[in-house]
Parts: sequence; structure tokens; C-alpha cells
Amino acid sequence: MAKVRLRDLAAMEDKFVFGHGLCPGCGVPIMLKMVLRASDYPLVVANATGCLEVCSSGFPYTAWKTPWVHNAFENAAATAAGLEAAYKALKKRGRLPGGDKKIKIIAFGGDGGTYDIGLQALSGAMERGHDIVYICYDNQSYANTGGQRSGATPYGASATTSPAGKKIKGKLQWRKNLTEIMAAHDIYAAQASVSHWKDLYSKAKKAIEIDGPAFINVLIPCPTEWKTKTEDGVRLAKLAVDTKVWPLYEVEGGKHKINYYPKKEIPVEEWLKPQGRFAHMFREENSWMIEEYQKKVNEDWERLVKLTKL
Ligand SMILES: Cc1ncc(C[n+]2csc(CCOP(=O)(O)OP(=O)(O)O)c2C)c(N)n1
Ligand code: SF4
Ligand SMILES: [Mg+2]
Repeated sequence: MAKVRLRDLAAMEDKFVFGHGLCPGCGVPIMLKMVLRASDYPLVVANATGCLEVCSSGFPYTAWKTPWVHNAFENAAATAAGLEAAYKALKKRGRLPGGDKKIKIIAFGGDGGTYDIGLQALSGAMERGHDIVYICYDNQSYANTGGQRSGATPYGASATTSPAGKKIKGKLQWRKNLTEIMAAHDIYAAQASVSHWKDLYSKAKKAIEIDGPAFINVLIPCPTEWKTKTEDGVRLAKLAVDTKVWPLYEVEGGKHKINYYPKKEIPVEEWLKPQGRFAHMFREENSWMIEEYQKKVNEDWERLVKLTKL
């Protein structure tokens, strides 16, 4: 793990600053400030449509202090791949503005833009081996457009397109395991959370240093769509890790490594309870949903532990 002290981080230049309109308590800027600090090189950012893009670039303002390209909802990875190809071509011809200095290309996309609509572009870019980093900021919802369910939305969560009511009890499917899908591309793939900033910083640094494709899936608390108190975000992100709902791990050279083993068993309902989107699961007649949830979390954790032993 890269060694970093909080006071050194605090002294670093901020490349994502005031002037954005992200909600109070949103986890996106926490993630962003950490990831942007992890680079020793100038960065060029590709950003899929979503909360981050919409809230940081209302013309004529910008919260970005680094070159930034807005692309469509579905093609952040393709934009990043194109930027990298252009960078390489200009470098080869000696036509890079600012000389020959190394830059890195980094793409940010939400879970909707990554798990779902941008998956083809992402898979293609990673398979072709572009020297890019792709960060999925996973708030488990199509948040920017009103909280529709995505492939990342957890089982049971009430979303505007999977509303808990008389007909259904929230989302009926389990979350897609995107981190494993990306690991299957034989690249550096990792899972991180804004609650564990040293781990996140180290993973971002490693991904940026790697000469080739890298992917990180970062859990982002979203008070608006998780229906939680604004001040609870980081605590909930930590609870997701401690209840094993969101294990911190990485896959490098085909080897799985768990970066954090929770010290004690915390039931999954501790994570579910403070979130309004799961409120219906706490009605007596729906208690089986919490049991199902716990069973799945246990099974997924056991499977992950087994993978680390291969
Ligand atoms: C092709 C296309 N379909 C739909 C939209 C509308 N749209 C814009 S952002 C968005 C949701 C984004 O969700 P996510 O990627 O999870 O980012 P978040 O808003 O949660 O940050 C949708 C549906 C669009 N811009 N383009
Ligand atoms: S809706 Fe959620 S992810 Fe979007 S800005 Fe608000 S808190 Fe952040
Ligand atoms: Mg989202």
C-alpha cells in the first residue's frame, strides 16, 4: 500500500474545487479528490454523463482544474481510448504541446454509465489494452435522472423503476458483479470505498502507475437516492465494507487479494436499516428478504476468500 499521510494529502493541490452542485453529503467529491491526488502526472479526464458531469460543468462554470472532456452516457471508455491513441500519435511525431512529458488518461463514469450502458465501450477499451484508468463511481442508482434502478442497485432497494409497493418489493435481482467482469479482462481490477481513503488512494496510484488498462469500482454514498441523512454517507460506506456487502479487494496478474478483513461479524441489517430505500424490508412480513440478503453476502464473501487461495 502506498504510504501517505493525511496532512500531505491536505497540502496537495486540489484539482476538483468549489463551484460544483453535488448534493450535501455526496460521496463523489471525496472519491474524486483522493483519486486526482494520486497521480504524479498531469491527467486528462473523460467523464460520462451523470451526477459528476452535470453538477461540475454548468456553463460557464467548471469545478475542474484539469483538462476534462464531457462525453455521452455510454462512451467514457471509448473517449479515454481515443485520447490515449491521440496522445501516443502526437508523442511519436514530436508534436505534443508542452514537450514529451508523460500524461495519463482517466475516465469517470457512474454505475449506470459503466455497469450498463457503457459496458461495451469499457470492455472493448480494456481488451484492446489502452493505457487508461477507468473509475466507476458506484452510487448504486441512475441518480442524476431521478433514481432509476441500475445493474448495480442492490437487491430489495426501492428505486423509481423498481418501487417497493403492492406489486413488487423493490429490485428483484442481485447486483451485477462488475469488478469480476473487469477482472476477467486480465487487467488490474479493484474494489474500493470512500470510507477507506488510504486503500482508495493506493489503488488509484497503482492503477495510474500501471502501463496499461486498469479499473477501479468505488462505492459512493448517495444520501439522495439511498434516502439517508446527509451526514451518514461515509459511515454507511464503511458499514458496507464491515458487513462484507462491499469487500475491499484487488485482482492483479490474475490473483485475488482481499485488502481488508472486517474484525468482527456485523449483520447486514446494520447497513440496510439506516437507508430509506430498504425500509419495506423491515416490515415483519418481509424479514425473509433480509435473511436472503445475508445469505447472499455470506456466499459471495466465501467465494471471494476461495479465489484468494487459487
Ligand atoms: C443514451 C442515453 N440514455 C439516457 C440518458 C439519460 N441519462 C443521463 S445520465 C443518466 C443516469 C446516469 O446514471 P449513472 O451513470 O449511475 O450516474 P449518476 O447519475 O448516478 O451519477 C441517464 C439515464 C442519456 N444521457 N443518454
Ligand atoms: S444524487 Fe446522489 S450521487 Fe448525485 S449528487 Fe446527489 S448525493 Fe451525489
Ligand atoms: Mg449512479
